[in-house]
This record gives sequence, C-alpha cells and structure tokens, in this order.
Amino acid sequence: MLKPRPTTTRELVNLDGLWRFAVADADVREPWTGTLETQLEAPVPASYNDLFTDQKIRDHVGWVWYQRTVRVPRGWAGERVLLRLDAATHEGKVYVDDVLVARHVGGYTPFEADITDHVTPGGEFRLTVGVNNELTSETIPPGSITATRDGRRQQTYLHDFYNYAGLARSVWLYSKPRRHISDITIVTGVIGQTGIVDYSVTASHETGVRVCAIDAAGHEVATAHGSSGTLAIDSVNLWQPGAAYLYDLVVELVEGNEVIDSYTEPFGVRTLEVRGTEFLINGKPFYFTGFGKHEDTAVRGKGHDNAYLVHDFQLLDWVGANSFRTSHYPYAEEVLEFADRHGIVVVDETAAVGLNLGVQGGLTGIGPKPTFSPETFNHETQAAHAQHLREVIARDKNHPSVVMWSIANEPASNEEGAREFFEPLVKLARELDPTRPLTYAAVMFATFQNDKIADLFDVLSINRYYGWYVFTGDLATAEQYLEADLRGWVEAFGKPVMMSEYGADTMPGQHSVWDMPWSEEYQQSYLTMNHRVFDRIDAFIGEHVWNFADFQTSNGIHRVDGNRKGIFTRDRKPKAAAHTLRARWTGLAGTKPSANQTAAPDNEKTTTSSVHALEGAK
Ligand code: GCB
Repeated sequence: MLKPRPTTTRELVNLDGLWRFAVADADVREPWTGTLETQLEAPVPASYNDLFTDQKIRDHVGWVWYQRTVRVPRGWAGERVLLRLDAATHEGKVYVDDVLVARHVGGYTPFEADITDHVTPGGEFRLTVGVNNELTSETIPPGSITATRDGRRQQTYLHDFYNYAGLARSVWLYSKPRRHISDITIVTGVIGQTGIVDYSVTASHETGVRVCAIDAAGHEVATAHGSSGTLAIDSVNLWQPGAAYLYDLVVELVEGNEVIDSYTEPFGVRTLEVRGTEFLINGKPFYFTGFGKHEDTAVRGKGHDNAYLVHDFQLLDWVGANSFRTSHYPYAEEVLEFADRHGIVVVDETAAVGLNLGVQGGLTGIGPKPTFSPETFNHETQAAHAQHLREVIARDKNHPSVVMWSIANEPASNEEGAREFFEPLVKLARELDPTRPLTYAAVMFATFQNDKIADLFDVLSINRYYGWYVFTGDLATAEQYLEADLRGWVEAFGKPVMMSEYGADTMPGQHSVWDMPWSEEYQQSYLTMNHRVFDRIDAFIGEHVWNFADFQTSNGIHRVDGNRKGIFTRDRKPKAAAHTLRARWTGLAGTKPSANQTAAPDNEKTTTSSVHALEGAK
C-alpha cells in the first residue's frame, strides 16, 4: 500500500489539527449524520484518553466521534479524491457528509476511501470519523468486554500497555489520476559491486511503465521499462546499519510521451540472510543492540510526534543502539522512514500481543481456559491475525530498515493448538514476503522443551526476566537459570537466538548498595548479569532491553504510574543503566560485544553507579 506523497501527478493535503470531538452515548446514531454538538476539541494526531480531566472519557469503551470541515482543492477536477487515515485505533468508520465511505478494523494500519463521487473540487464537506476502542477475541490485539455491577462496560486485555485509542496518526486528503499506479514492490540483491533491484508495479489500467533509479546526488543510475523487471546499479552504495544510503525509484505510467501518473518510492540496496546461527546483513554477521520500544508519551498517548521521533533516535544513537523492535504493533510510517534514512535496523512486529491466556495463569503459564479453542482464540482470531499480517507487510515491505517480521509477542506457543494457529500464518508471511526472516517473541513459559512452533521460524527471540519476575533480587541464581535456558534453545534448534526482552522496573532516584530491586543500581547489575551470559553464547545475535522508556499501562498493582523498566524515563531522562548500556554498546558497529569491549567511552562521566556496573556489579 503506497503512502500518499505529492508528485508531479498527485497532490496532498494534511488534515491534522484540532477536530470537534465527542464520546458517543450508548444510543449512538447509526449511520452518523449531522454536525457534532460538543464543546470538546481533540488534536489529531493524538490518543484522546489523557487529554481530558473527565475520567469517563478516559475509561470510555465504545465509539467516539471526530469531526471537521474539509475543502477539496478546486484544481482537483478530473482527479480521484481519496481520504487516508494512517490509523484509527481500533476500528474506524468514515463519513463524508452523511455517507459512510470506509470501515476498517485494526488499529495500527492505514486505510483509505475513494470519495471522488461524494465531493466537489472547490467545495467543502463534513468529515466525521467514528473510532471504536473495543478489543474482542476477533480483534488483533485481542481483549474482552465485561460489565460492572452498576452496568458500566469495562475493557480487559492481555497486554500491559494502556489501551490508548483515537486518531493517533495523521489523516490526509489526496488526489491521484484516474489511471494510476496502485502498488510497487522492490526487492534488492547484490552481485559483486552491482546492486540488483527487482521491481514490480501494479496499476489501475494497462499502460506503459517506465522506472528509473536516482541516487542520493540526484543522478539517474538505471532505467527500465515494463511493469516488472530488474535494474542493475553499478558501484552500488549499500544501505548499511549505521550508514544508510537511499535511492529513489521513480515510477511513471506513460502513454506515448504523456506521463499519466508518477510516484517516487525511496529504497535501499541491502541483502538479508540467516545462515546457521548468524544473521547476515550485506553478507556480514549483525549483532542487534537496542530496545523494545512503545509509541507512548505523556498527554499524547500513542499520538505520533516528530519531536519525540527525532529525540528518541538521538538517544538511540547516544546509547549505541543500532536497532529496535516495534513492540507490540507496527509504528507510524514516519518512524520507519526515519529509520531508513538514519540506518537504524527494525524488527517490525504485528499487533498480535496477548494471544496467551496462560500469562494470567500463575507460574505454570496454563490458564483456566486453553488459549486456542473454539470458545477462546479460534478461526476468527486467526483470520483477523492473517488480515493484519497482510496489511503490515503491504505497508512496510519496501523499507530497507525492516530486516525481520515478528509475527506475535508472547503467544501461548507452549499450548496445544499453537502450531495449528501459527503454521498457516507463517506460510502466509513467507508468501507475502519471501525475503525477510521471521521471528516471534517467546514467553517465559514457552521453553525449548515445550514450545510447539519455534522450528517454523528463522530467528528465536526470547523474552526472559530472570532476576526480576523470578529470582527477584538473586542475580546469582538468575544467571544460572538464564544460561541454561538460552543454551537449551541453541542446542534444541540450532538457530540464531536473540534476547527480545530483558529488564527490571526502576524508580529513578532510588539507590542501594545492595541488590535491591527497583533501585538504579539493581537495573545496572541486572543488565550486566544478562550481558555476561550473552557473551558466553556463540549463537547469540542480539540484545533488546525492555524497554527504551517508561510507558503507561492499565491499572495494576505491579505498576506505579506505568511500567518502569525504561532505560529512559517517560520524558526521556537517562537512568543510570543508560550509562551501562552506552559503555557496552558504543563503538560496536553491529559486532558482538566481548568482555574487553565493555570499557566506558572516553566522554562518559564515571558515576559511582557506572563503576559498579563495569566491575560486574558483584
Ligand atoms: C512482557 C511483555 C511486555 C511487558 C513486559 C513486562 O513479557 O512482552 O509487553 O511490558 O513483559 O514488563 O512485564
């Protein structure tokens, strides 16, 4: 699915700003008509939950309405006019005046409506978007709705991050020609010094297709004709982690000398391969350093924010991270474009978080109900997961920064039915994108002995909290269990293994000379213990700390104003552990750390706590 862009044949109007906003009553009018009678306004993009002081809005379960007036540029006569919503979390209904023009389920992927027949160039229309935040067993992520004794509806879900909702990403109005380019797929390879670019273009009508690759200096470096084919770029500049290089693919639909439609898709030339226990980018073993992140900031919730985007990437660079996972849903496209331009490697995760009823089932990880059954997560859930996978891959397939798909976080891969649920999804993902390795993040209860799906995947991503949720405060025991666990996966499957989550909640300003959970020193010691283990395992290909920053969660006795496992606070101040990571990661350039590489960078201020960490914390 192409991102709307202005080109010589297409125009784009951004509809972000303050929209009229109202929470729907239980007796919501369907279909929606009329002007919203409300005193409230809400910004787009932003989640609506934390904007207002009214708790009823924060806790609302169901529909809310956003509305604004839009004028269609008068020069668009004869063109197709489209609306594009980058996300409506978790379901969106779009009305142009009184007409329903689009409905979409899935809160983290874009959708469009062709509204040409409902609007007049030069004229105005009333745009209303209904957004519903309900999660059920037929949505990804899943959840369920219960009723309180006094009749209020409550949303429960199986992930800890807060269920922010609304229009958290941009809304666009754009034009494209009646005969237009519909999609472009780019797959790259390298032979010697030559970049090989396979492209395929789909269009609304059959016409001539001309493509041209332009380098970063604006020079044409290769051209071809036809709706699919191969371009060869001599002396190619590779897209590399930490050293991004992007080309533009300019695609034109042509008839004689006339250009009917034109679209420019940036791309990078790079290769990916899993060989034995190595993850190769451009033929070189790559070691992941970085984080699981969240789209989460105060007040905006999951609203995309370019200031935080820039600052977060600055902090990734400062701390020596080369990568992150889009835990636990695909992030705004602006994030991936930024990663493309700045050479940060991305593990792109679907929103399939919480397909696991065992997480609430105590230490056994087996819940009171089986996760996969006709009454719990079933064919409908699987169909929603498949549809989501199609949308994520369609949106993100051309990003060079995306090196792997993570198709779920912590599913009940240890339970009966997991293989039947996931095998068709793995097959689908491989059909949709044969070029990228696949992974999923394995929950603590899924061990190398009882996991039923690991062999289907290319990379084993392991979430483990030894020293936090188990053996709390006892890092010596934690170290032994962690090592045995990781070695078990390596030996059982012979695949590359990475740590996709390890972390400890930490209150900034809490200090201790002992191994005291929640203190800044404990977070450092906990990480250092994990790193000792990682460095002893050859098949180990990377470490993603949980989490980049503190983030908001649903109410729960484990959390004080959110999950505090951030290396940075929610407002992006470093905790002491940030210095520990910086000392380990800086200068690695994608190579595996070894014991003698853990010296502090020259410009690091040596704090008591960083000395403590560097000495091995014991
Ligand atoms: C996990 C989940 C993540 C949680 C984390 C935690 O295993 O994947 O979403 O936030 O644990 O901190 O408990």
